[in-house]
Amino acid sequence: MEPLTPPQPVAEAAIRIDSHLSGTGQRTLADDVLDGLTRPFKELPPKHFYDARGAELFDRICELPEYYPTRAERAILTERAGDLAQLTDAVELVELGSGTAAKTRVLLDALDQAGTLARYVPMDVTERMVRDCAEELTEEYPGLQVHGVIGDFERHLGRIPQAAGRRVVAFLGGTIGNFPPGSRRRILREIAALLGPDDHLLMGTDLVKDPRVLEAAYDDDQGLTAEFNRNVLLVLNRELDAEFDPEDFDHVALFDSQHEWIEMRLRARREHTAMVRALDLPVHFDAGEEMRTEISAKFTRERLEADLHAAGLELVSWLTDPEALFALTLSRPASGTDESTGSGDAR
Ligand code: SAH
Ligand code: AVI
Repeated sequence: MEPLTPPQPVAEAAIRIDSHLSGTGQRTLADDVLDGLTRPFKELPPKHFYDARGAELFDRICELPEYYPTRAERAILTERAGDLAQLTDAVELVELGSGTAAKTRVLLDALDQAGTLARYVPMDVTERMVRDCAEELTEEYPGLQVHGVIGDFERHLGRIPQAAGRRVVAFLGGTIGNFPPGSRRRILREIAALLGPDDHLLMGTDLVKDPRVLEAAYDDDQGLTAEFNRNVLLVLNRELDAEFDPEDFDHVALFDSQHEWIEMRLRARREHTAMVRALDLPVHFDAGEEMRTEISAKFTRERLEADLHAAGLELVSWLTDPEALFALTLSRPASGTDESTGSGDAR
């Protein structure tokens, strides 16, 4: 008689990917175009930059001499990742707008060395990036579970899986700065709701500085940021059968010192009308008319602490690079949070 083989434990798959965008991606783009391009001051939200080409252009921007935020944030992470791993003791790292997770590896290395890390949960609107990053990281970190979430962090934070243990939510790169103050506080409040009492938010924010340095970072000599900006028109052409000619627009980047944010705009070089066929929408531009495509807010410590407080969070660590160009902050749910902070739903 054949010896009985003892039942083998079923290995849990290292990768799970959930998508919350199927079918709705184009609808939000259509809604954003209908809403944003029929206003007296035309505007598009920046999340539509990141198709495959936009994501690649962003990666190249991160290598530019003028674009200091990525270098500065990486320097802080490299210097302090060990301390952050100790302070957070995290079993799970959730990352919003994870992209290629290039800098995240510094944090993953430290958590891996500390021996606590079990799961990484990247969330991004760009499907390819979530899938590629899950493949790469499960190879680079044997034993790591990756639960990717393809979704919009403005709409799908509720779809982040239940925490697997002590959690750090990372929101790197200064992406929170791409939202105006009201949306920024709403998003922070929703992120705070993902945190238990022992969990942390690790967030990167760019800091206020000489406007010349800021404007150069968003208008580089190679013209890569201009290409990134104009790429949104190609997204509209492909996804909504529109007929924008990128050559009809100049790239504009300027620092608004009242709001302390960079604005990127596309300025029409001539009067013209571009058709968005999928919406049967003619979009008219006067010569010189501008369409806002991104804001990128620059912070002071005071402003950031106020935003965190409004979300029911309190600062644990404020970390900057030697030139104080960029800040990485660790925060946690505030103890004794009350309704008056506007953070009643923060846990
Ligand atoms: N965190 C990375 C990438 C920053 S670029 C870094 O620090 O370098 C911004 C990233 O956020 C892109 O990958 C983009 O696809 C993603 N993103 C932008 N808006 C988003 C949204 N509303 N929901 C989910 N991801 C978003
Ligand atoms: C992703 N985000 C924080 C970048 C920023 O700096 O606001 C996007 C970017 N736009 C132009 N260059 C980079």
